[in-house]
Amino acid sequence: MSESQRILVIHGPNLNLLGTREPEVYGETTLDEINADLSTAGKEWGAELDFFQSNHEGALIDRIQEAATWADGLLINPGGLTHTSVALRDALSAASLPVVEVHLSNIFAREEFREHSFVSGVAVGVISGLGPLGYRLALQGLLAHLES
Ligand code: CA2
Repeated sequence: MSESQRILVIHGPNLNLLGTREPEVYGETTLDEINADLSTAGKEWGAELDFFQSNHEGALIDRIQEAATWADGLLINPGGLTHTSVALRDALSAASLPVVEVHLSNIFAREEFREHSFVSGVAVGVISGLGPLGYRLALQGLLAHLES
């Protein structure tokens, strides 16, 4: 049997508010519920998951740098930093780990400024618009990529 994969799940700014504000855009599921569902899926699929949310760009970058020392892959919803942060992209690129980017909403069906992602160019795949299910699909895709 192959070794279990170690995945860091990263949630960017404001995603701690999930389920408490703007349910018409982001749904009613909380971040804890998303993490719990991912943990269940991870156990089913033999992956060890760690979770990190921050509202601070530098804290996210520090955690990505640290993850480069132990993780096999990264699953990230960069929140609003998706559309603004060269530094976050550089950190992901420097980590040299496979990254899957996930968005709850369809970033192509909203304001024009959301259509560009600095992260997508360093990701092995992107899932956008499928709500909380997208995280499970993103994990499945990341693990399939690591197996291949
Ligand atoms: O759809 C996504 O997952 C986004 O990454 C969410 C970001 C947004 O800037 C991206 O364009 C798309 C915003 C995260 C804010 O999350 C909130 C959750 C509940 C209430 C308010 C904000």
